[in-house]
Amino acid sequence: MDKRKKGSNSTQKAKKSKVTEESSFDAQFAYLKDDVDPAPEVYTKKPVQPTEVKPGQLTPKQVDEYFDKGFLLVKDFFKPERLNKVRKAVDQLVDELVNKLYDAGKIKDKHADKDFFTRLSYIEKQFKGTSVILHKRGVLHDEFKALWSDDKLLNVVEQLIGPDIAGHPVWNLRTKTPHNEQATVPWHQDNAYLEPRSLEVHQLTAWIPLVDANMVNGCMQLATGGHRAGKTLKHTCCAGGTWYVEMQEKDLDQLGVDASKDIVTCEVPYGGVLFLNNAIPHQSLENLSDIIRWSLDLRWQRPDKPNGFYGIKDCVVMRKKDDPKYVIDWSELSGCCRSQLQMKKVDEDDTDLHPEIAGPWMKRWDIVHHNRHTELLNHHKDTYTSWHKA
Ligand SMILES: O=C(O)CCC(=O)C(=O)O
Ligand SMILES: [Fe+2]
Repeated sequence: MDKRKKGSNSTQKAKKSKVTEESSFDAQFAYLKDDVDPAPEVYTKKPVQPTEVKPGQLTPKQVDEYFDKGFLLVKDFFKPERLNKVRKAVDQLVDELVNKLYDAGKIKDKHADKDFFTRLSYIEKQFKGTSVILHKRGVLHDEFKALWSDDKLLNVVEQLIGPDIAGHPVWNLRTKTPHNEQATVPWHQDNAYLEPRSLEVHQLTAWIPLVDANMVNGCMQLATGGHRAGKTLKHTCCAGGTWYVEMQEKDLDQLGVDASKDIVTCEVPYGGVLFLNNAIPHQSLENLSDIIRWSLDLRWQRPDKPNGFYGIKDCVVMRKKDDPKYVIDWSELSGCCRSQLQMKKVDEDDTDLHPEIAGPWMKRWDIVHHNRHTELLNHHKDTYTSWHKA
């Protein structure tokens, strides 16, 4: 065998193994293209209501409204002092990241004199993508844990999903700096970020702004009643220069929604909570103000159903009907990036300061538009992928 032939043989082999790797990578996600049957009752049937009266509980009318519309706004749920602690935690996380960027030589000015409402924007101006990095880091501060498992909040969760409660691993600190495409989330159903079978379990989100969220700084819009069909519409990937999947507003009629009258713009004052389910279409508006529209989205579901998060992370049990003294074991959440996806994670620091996000939801839908986030999915599939939550 002459050298050239040998060379071409090994090139062929390399090509073949590349093809095999690619098809096995794709094969892992083939199941994401499967349809599941509509599950309207998951979203419209309220659980047996608790008999005990507890702080924070919704009125029966509010519970009915949630199941009828697919969302519910409760103003003045938290006292400002309660959320001020969460703001402080955010300040700490910003400070940590600023120091990291400074030490890495990415920024020259730490803007330590700026406040909760503006500091991240100043940093973003020096190092584009800082707000995405903060979102992506997903540091679960103790104050976030305390809010997520807040008794008053869980008393509402109990009314909406039942007495056995688990925190869903997809939670987010939204770092919505002004005029930032990366934080403007287009129309979607949360189910679209998960495995198709997530349609079969009611996942409840509490969307908690850390400022007065309004039309100017980018509050949410929701399509009233869009959950009643119990379907996840076709989404595409990815919107503009972001990692978000999107559905078309014009397709809302497939869910029985009349876009001309059923879309609600939901301003939420500081202290308020917007509850929504995982089948309700929603989007967030652009932030046209000069402050950061901070918010947290926290989720729960019943623990005995799969969470639809690709085997990446489990839920964290927060309440057990039969064990009123149950204490949360937060280490349940730390099991990250498990074998199913055969991920090899590289040195944290290497990817930590990169403002790109990729995740398995990109494999669920047709990628009709490529950008630096979808590139991450393709380039690193045989080394690592910085899988992330939506
Ligand atoms: O906060 C936002 O801008 C979007 C939030 C969202 O889509 C969610 O909480 O599910
Ligand atoms: Fe969402």
